[in-house]
Amino acid sequence: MIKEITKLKEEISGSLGNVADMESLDSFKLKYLVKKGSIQALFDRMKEVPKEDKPLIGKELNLLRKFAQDKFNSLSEKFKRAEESTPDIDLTLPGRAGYIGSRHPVLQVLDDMVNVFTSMGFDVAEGPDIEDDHHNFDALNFPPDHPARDMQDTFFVKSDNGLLLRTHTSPVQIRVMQSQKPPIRSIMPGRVYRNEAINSRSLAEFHQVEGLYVDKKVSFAELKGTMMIFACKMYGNDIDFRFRPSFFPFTEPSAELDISCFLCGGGGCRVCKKTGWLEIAGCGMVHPNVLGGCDIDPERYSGFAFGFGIERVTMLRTGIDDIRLLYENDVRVLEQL
Ligand code: 2NL
Repeated sequence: MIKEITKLKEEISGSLGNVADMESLDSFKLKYLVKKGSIQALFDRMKEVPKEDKPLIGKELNLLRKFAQDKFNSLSEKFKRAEESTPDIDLTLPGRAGYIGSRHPVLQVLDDMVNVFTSMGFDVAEGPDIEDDHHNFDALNFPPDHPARDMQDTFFVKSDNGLLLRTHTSPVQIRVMQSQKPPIRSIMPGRVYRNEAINSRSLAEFHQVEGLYVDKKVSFAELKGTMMIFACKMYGNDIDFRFRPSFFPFTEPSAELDISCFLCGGGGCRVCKKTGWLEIAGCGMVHPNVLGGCDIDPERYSGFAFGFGIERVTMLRTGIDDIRLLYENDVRVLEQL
């Protein structure tokens, strides 16, 4: 029996040399340490051992089991630690780039427009989004019964019906003319509000850039020249122009500026709706009533003014045909524009 114990101990010591991982350690356990293993098999034979030898054999067997169990425990510990310290990731893979945002397409267009006009000597003026009737309508020569003053078209402040959300940036121009003496050369970018049904062409909140030039002897020719130079700087020198007569309460005469389609060159396409022309701005000579109302003598001074819808310019530039895409904030859309 002692011989067999020694033999098994040698076998166990030898097989420990082959235990290199959890898997082989499991086989080790199955072979020696479980109830059906070879150590227990020797214990089972204790009943054959003569009574006087039992203490010695029993002691040797216990030592053998402890030896195998200790080796098993320490190896198991070692393999577990090794597993934990090996991260489950591939450190050789290239890193993932962080997501870099960009300026909203409407603000990119706004920046470009502001840069062109400031390069031509215009400065930038701002005013409040909440305005009064006077600056938004009266001072701009809107007659008292003009439909734009209607609840259907304008958002009024509930608690004070004299206040409203500005429907254009023109009230900023009134404030500039009230507080500065000519020469005045300013543009007014900003958000405007109209009580309008939202669809693919219109929103209830959008943006405008308006501009104003007031001095002695400002002419319609200068208005045309300014608008043409602006359009060339925005769209390149190869465009054609068309000024069509129009009407605004605050300008006389008034015009719409069309440029030849920068996408198809005038041949007709989806963006210009097959007309070859793009409507980009309204403009005109500031109405004498507007100048006079701001204490600028219309006999001594004249001026021109213009207005762009920034979303409209953005739609033309990006080729989208639904204005709502600009404000759904779907990054998959915005990053393509
Ligand atoms: C458009 C047309 C325009 C103006 C805005 C203006 C302001 C004052 C006096 C005279 Cl204080 N005019 N602004 C003039 C003509 C056209 O905008 O279609 N905008 C999107």
